[in-house]
Amino acid sequence: AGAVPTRTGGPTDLAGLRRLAVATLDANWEHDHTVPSRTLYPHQWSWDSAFIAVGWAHVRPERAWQELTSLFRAQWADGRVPHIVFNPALRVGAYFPGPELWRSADVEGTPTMDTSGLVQPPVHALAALLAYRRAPDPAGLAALRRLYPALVAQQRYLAERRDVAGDGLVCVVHPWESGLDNSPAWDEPMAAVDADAAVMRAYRRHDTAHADAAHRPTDLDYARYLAIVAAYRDHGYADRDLADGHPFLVECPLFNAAFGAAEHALAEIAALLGVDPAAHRVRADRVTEALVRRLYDPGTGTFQPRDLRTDRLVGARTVLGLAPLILPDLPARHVDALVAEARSPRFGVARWMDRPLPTHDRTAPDFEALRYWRGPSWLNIGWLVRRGLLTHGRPELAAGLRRSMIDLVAGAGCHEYFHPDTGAGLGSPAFGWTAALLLDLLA
Ligand code: 9WN
Repeated sequence: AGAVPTRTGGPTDLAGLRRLAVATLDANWEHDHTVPSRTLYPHQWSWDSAFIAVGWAHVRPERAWQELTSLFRAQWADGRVPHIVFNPALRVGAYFPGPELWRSADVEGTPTMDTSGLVQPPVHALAALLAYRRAPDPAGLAALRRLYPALVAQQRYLAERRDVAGDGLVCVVHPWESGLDNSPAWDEPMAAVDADAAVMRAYRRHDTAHADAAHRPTDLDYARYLAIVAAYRDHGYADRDLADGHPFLVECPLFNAAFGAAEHALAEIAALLGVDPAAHRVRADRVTEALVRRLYDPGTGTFQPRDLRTDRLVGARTVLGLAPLILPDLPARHVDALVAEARSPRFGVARWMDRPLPTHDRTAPDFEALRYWRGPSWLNIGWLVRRGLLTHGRPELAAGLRRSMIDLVAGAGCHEYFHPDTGAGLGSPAFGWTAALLLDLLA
């Protein structure tokens, strides 16, 4: 994997950090949305836009609303919010796989712009609520009022079309939908997907031209990603009969925690708008109950993804399992178990955090400190876990985690991800959600 990169140094004073974050967001702003990265991800991404809106709300609230509004303009008639909205002004090949592979225009009920056909964790209602709380002015309330039906439709799509097992949980049909593309959590279900790394010779990967290939998913991963996209696309991106043959069907604890947290956020948004929030609360309770029933493993005291093709929990102990902490109604006994897991040598959230939160169990043999979602530290995950720790009355742990995230950016800049031991910056050096969430952490 080459030499271990070292920290290159970022600003160390808080005002300097804030300036860097705002400059990063400004540089990534593109008419009505923010690109995650000018080089690696030059289009609009779904959950990136949600995290980014949280950051914009601190400095230019109107952009927070533009960010979310532009994303929801690409919502499909069935309610799905596509994970990529392609910018038509960019040259062919600016990102792989581009519109020619997704062919969204061939599907009925899709918007005029090209999009992918997958979704990402629904963190948008939470983002909209936080943005409004940060800037509670009439323009924000009007934006919230416009977004509310779209956010409800997004949840309805997931609840009605993606509950493949009929157990109250959402099923993801591609690792890209989890947001943690090559997490070790997906190794087992991905091993069953038929593909050959040689397939990639027919394509030109764009990511490895901008980031070290040893820090990215492998060619075999990509061959499988493409095979799963082709299966879904050739099925017209329809969600009926998925259980009969779709190659990847997984219930993810982070995705479902976001799905439940979205109902809690929608309940609060509804109340702000004078709408009865009761139905959202009922749905939120149901999601938490289903998560505990279906994804909690009492043997290890953690939440794990369920592979619907085998109906078994996946054994890998990744950071995905800590995400249910964001649910305010998670029972105390499960909270205690997750806090114990977070503090264990696997994740190391100590009171005085001396090491950043990794994305995978540090003690596992397949932990990789440099490779994408297989070990490196990411700010969106730390930000979510910190919110969970605050929600459940663990302020000291939350403070330690916050410090560790600020230190990462102070040490290396607004990188996409970080080496979980040295703090070296990895991936894109000017990444949208790192900048945005840093602003939120500094507020
Ligand atoms: C595929 C944009 C996105 C993030 C994902 C992250 C990565 C894309 C890629 O970049 O995924 O969707 O090309 O690797 O895994 O979480 O939303 O930042």
